[in-house]
Amino acid sequence: QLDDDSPYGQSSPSLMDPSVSPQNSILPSRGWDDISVYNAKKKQHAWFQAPDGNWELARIISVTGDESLISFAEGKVCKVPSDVLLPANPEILDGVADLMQLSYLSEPSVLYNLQYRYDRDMIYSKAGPVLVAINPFKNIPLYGRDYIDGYKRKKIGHPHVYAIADTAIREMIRDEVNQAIVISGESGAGKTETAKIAMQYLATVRGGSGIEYEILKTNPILEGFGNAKTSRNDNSSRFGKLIDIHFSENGKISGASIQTFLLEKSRVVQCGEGERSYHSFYQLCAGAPPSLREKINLKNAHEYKYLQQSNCYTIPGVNDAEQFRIAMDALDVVHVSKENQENVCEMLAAVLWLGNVTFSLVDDENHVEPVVDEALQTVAKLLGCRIEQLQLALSSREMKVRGENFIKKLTLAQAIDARDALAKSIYSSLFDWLVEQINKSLSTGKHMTGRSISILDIYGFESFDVNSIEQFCINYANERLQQHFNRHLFKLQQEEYIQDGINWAKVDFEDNQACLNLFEQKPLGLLSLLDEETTFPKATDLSLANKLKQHLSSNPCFRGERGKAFTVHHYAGEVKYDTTGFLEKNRDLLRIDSIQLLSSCTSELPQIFASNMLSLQSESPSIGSVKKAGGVDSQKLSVMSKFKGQLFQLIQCLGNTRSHFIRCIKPNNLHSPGIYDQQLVLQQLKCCGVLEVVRISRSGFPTRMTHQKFARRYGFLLLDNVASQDPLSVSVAILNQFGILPEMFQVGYTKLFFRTGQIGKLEDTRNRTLNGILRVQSCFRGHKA
Ligand code: AD9
Ligand code: MG
Repeated sequence: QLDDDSPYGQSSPSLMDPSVSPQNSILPSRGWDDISVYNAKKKQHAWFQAPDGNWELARIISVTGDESLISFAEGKVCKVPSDVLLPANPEILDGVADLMQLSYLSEPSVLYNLQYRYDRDMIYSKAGPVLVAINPFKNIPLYGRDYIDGYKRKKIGHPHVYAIADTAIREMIRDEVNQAIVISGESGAGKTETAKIAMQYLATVRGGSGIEYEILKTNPILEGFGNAKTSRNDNSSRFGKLIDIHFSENGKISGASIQTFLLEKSRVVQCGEGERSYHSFYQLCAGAPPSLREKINLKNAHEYKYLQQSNCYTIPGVNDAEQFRIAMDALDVVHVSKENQENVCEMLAAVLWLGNVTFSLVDDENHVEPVVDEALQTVAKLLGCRIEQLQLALSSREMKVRGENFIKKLTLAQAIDARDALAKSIYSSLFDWLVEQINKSLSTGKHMTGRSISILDIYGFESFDVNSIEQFCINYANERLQQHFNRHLFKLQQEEYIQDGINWAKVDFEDNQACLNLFEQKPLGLLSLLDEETTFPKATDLSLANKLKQHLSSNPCFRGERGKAFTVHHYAGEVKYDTTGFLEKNRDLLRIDSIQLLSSCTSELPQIFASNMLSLQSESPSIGSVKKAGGVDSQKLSVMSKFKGQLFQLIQCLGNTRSHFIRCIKPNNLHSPGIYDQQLVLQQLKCCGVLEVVRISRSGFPTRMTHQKFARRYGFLLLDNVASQDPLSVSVAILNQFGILPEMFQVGYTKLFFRTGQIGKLEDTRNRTLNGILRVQSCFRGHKA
C-alpha cells in the first residue's frame, strides 16, 4: 500500500481518507510495529527516546518479534522494544517549510524539522496556518528593503513575518475584514521583535503619508518606559500591547492607536538581583544634558536607592545615553513638546528621589516623619508642592470615621508603603500619559475607513517557583487567548465542516472552557471570590486562600494547597499560586492622600495624573464603596476587574477580526545563538498548541470559499462554456479544468473546502491571466493614443 515514489507517500494512505480518524492516522504514539517492520525492510530511520528525554535518530537494522535492533550515528547498536520507536520522516522531507508536509507528525519529527531549519538560520516555519518563529539570538539577514520587496511581489515564498503581514493586508483589502496578528510566546521568545518586524513591513509597503514613521517611533518610547532587563530578557516588555494600525480608502496607513495592559508597577520600587528597573531611569541618568541635570538635580544611577537594590546598572551592548537621545527624538516625532519632555524627565527624577526619602521616629508609638533632606526637598520641588504637604502625605493618612475626617499617623512600614505607592502611581500615570500623547499624535482622523490591522504583543504563559497575582493575571489572559486561538482554528473549522455536510471525522481538541469557568464563574469563581475578599477590611491572604479552597475544591481545574497556596490546572500545565500580596496588589490603593497631594501640586503633569486617577475611579465599574469603621473611604476599582474588562474588550475586538497567529519560541535559556534545547522547545510547542494545530490542519480542509465566490473569482479562466451557469456547476468545471485531485477538495452545501496550498495555485493562474489582460489593454490604449 505504501507508495515509494511520492515524498509524502510513506504515510498511511488513510491520511487522504477523511473518514478515518486522524487521531489514529496522524499522531501515532505507540504500536507502530508495522511501520518499524516497513522501515526495517527499507533500512529506515526511527526515533528513540533516550533516558534524558531527548530524541535520537536511529537506523533500524532488523526487527524480530516485538523487538528491533537499532544503530545510532556514533556506531552504538542496541535492541529495544519495537513499540518505543517512532517512525522518522524520509530524508527528502528534512526541513520542509510547513510542518504539515511531514508524513509523520510525531513530537520528535516536529522537533527535528524545526531544529534542522533553525540550524540553517531558517527561523520561520509554518504549522498549518500558524507561523512558528524561533529566536535566533543573533542578526540574520532576512530583513530589509529587498526582502520586503520580495514578499510584496510574492517572489519569496518562505515562511516569514513579512508573509503574514502581507496576507493580512491582502485579506483586509480583498475581503474588507479587519485583521489581527496575534503574537505570543514566553518571555524572551521574540514577540516584541516580531511585532516590530511586522510593523516595519506594513509601514514600508503601505506607508506614504509620513504617519508610518511616527508609528515606528512609538517603539523606542514604549520600550524605554515599559521595558526592563529581567533574568529572562535584557529587553523584557513589562506590559502588554495592542496596536491598531488604521488604513485609508486607498489602502495606505492613515493612523494608529495603542492600548496597553497591566504595566508591572512593582518594578519601580523593587526588582530582583541582576535585573533592572525601567530603562527610562538609566537612560535619563546616563543621557541627560548638563543643563537638565542641574535643573532636576539629577545624580548618577547608582546614587538612587530604587536602582541600587538589584546591583545592576548597565546592559552589555546597550548605550543608555544614546537610547535617551533616541527616546527624546521619538517624543519629538509624536509631538510631545520640549517643555513636556522636560516635565517627563522631572517626573522620572521625582520618582528616583522619592526612593531616597528616609524617615525618622517622632514619638514612642513608632510613628515617623520624612527627614527633610535633599531627597525630600528635590521631590517637593519637582512635583511643585510645599515640603510640608509632601511630609504630611508621606507620614499620615486621612481617614473618615462616622462621617468625620481625622488624620492617622503612620508607622515606618506604613510610611515606606505610602512613599512607594506614590512613586508607583506617578510612574504608571506617566506611562499612561505618554500612551495618551502618542495616541493623540497618531489619530489623524483623516480618511478613516474603519479598516485596520491590529498587532498584539502580549506576555505568554508563565510558571515560576513562586507565582503571584501578576502570573495569575497573565495566565488568565493566556487562557482566554488560547480559547480564541482554539475557537478560531479548530472549532469554527469543524463546525463549518459539519454545517456544510462535509464528511470529516470530528477531531477532539482540548477545550479550556472548564478552566475559564473556574476563573469567571459568578459568584463562585476565582475572580469574583478574589474581588469579594478584597473588599473585606479584615481579610488576609490566608483568609482568601481558605475561601478559594472552601468554594472551589470540587472544580477539577483547582486544587487547594497547604497554607496560602492553590494550584490551577491551566491548558499549558499546572501552576501553583501563592496568595501572599494578592489582596494588597488587587486593591492597588491609589491612596486618596496621593491623589490629593498630586492635585495640589503646581506642576502640570502631577495635576493631570491626579485628575486621570480620579476619573478612572469614578467611571469604571468598581468593586464597591468600601466604607468601614476606621477605614479609608475609597471607592476602589480592583486591578483584576479592570484587567478583566480590558481583556474582554480585547477578545471581543479579536473576535471581529481575522486573526493570524505567530508563535515565538525560545530555543534556549542562555540567550545564545545556535543552541536548541529540545525539551524547552517541546514544552513551548505544547503550551501554544502548535502540535495540536499541525495535526488538525493536516487532516482537514483549511481553505474554504462559497460556490458563488469561487465561480465569480475563477470563472473567467474557464476555456469551455459550461452548460449550466449555476455557481456549483461553474465551480466543478473549474476544478476539472485545473485537474485538482479529488482528495484535495470537498464540495459542501454552500462552500468548497480545500486542503492547504490548492487555492494558491489557482490564485497564481488568476493573477497571471489578469496581468496578461491588463498588459493587452494598456497596449491597446497605447495604440489608440
Ligand atoms: V518579553 O515577554 O517582552 O520578556 P519577548 O518580547 O518575547 O520577551 P523580545 O522580542 O524582546 O522577546 O526578544 C528578546 C531578544 O531576542 C531580543 O532583544 C533580541 O536580542 C533577540 N531576538 C528576538 N527576535 C529576534 C530576531 N528575529 N532576530 C534577531 C532576535 N534577534
Ligand atoms: Mg517583549
